[in-house]
Amino acid sequence: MKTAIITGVTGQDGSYLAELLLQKGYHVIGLKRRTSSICTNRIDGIFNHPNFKMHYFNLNDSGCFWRLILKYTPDEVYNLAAQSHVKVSFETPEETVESIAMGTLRMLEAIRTVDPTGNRIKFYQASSSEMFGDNPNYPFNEESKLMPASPYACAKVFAHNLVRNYRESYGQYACSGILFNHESPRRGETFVTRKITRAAANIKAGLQDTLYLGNLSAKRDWGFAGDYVEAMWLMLQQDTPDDYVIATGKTYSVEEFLHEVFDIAGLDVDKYVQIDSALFRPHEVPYLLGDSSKAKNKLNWEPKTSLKELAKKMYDSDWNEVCKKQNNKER
Ligand code: NDP
Ligand code: GDR
Repeated sequence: MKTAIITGVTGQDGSYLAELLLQKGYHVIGLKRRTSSICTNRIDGIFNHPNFKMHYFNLNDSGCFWRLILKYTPDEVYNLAAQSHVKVSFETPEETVESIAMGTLRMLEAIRTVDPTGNRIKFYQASSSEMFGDNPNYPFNEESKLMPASPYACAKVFAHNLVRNYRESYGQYACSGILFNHESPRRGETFVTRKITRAAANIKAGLQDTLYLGNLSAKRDWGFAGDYVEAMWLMLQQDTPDDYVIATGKTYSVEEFLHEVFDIAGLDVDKYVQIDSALFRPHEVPYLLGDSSKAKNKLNWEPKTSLKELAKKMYDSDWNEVCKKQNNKER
């Protein structure tokens, strides 16, 4: 039985990846940080699984990762933990950079010390399409120039370069997945897709009057998180470590996604949506489009979910949630 450690297991991707690895027969060690209220709802379904164990961890605390790596000597480590909100990174740049950049360095150092041959513990790093930032030459692949445009993206570039450097310098089996935006019903409520699907369900139920949004013209290459965690796993099953872009190869504006969802809900965008300048970023990434042909050729990975299906999946889930709450209230 293989053992995998997942940092950020309480997040969107961590929860899908933990489920996938448990299905594959792994022993999964999920790492979560301490929070003042319980935030483990995304992993409720696997909490009592006999092969799932959880430990406290923080990217800013090297000792705890050292102890866990010595205790479990895992086969695979997936580093998904991060302050992952781009706009928030302009407001908390130190915390963002410290956790992503130094957090990744701490993990790579611990692994190379425990496994100097670099063959026993495989490492996955959650790199991001945000790293391409201001680069106007899309579609982006593994060779495209990185032009980060936020503290979050700068930190991800640092971590991305470290992974390549440790691979080349010490022979570590370390891969970066350069993932484009991926969403799901478990997406954090303050990311734009979930903010839209949740608001549409609330408006439909008469629980919300207005949805405030920022820049509607930004374009993103949006996929489904459930498809993307399979690519993470595939990267660590290859003979040699490498970096891969994971994307759908299609891009849509925030406005197009908004219309897609409001159409499903039967709502009029003009009646309910207002633009709030406070939601604009100091520096916007205007256009992201990925080219994942390397992943297709080498990993045999392809996205399975269209934007339409994704929007419907997310809206239906939020609508069911609203209905459940209303039924409970009426009881
Ligand atoms: P989420 O924000 O949903 O999850 C992030 C996780 O990291 C949460 O479990 C969070 O804990 C944890 N975390 C945050 N700070 C710390 C810390 N200091 N120490 C320990 N844990 C911490 O992100 P996603 O699941 O969407 O993304 C996973 C990774 O992939 C992130 O690194 C993100 O930057 C990256 N990424 C995501 C993309 C996407 O479109 N989703 C695209 C490209 C890259 P808590 O639950 O307590 O907040
Ligand atoms: P992003 O995702 O910044 O691409 O980072 P987000 O959903 O936050 O923004 C996407 C686009 O929508 C515009 N936008 C708004 N965004 C938010 N959050 N709230 C709004 O009200 C709003 N209105 C318009 C934004 O300006 C932006 O252009 C996500 C995160 O998961 C990162 O961790 C990850 O690395 C990248 O995707 C790839």
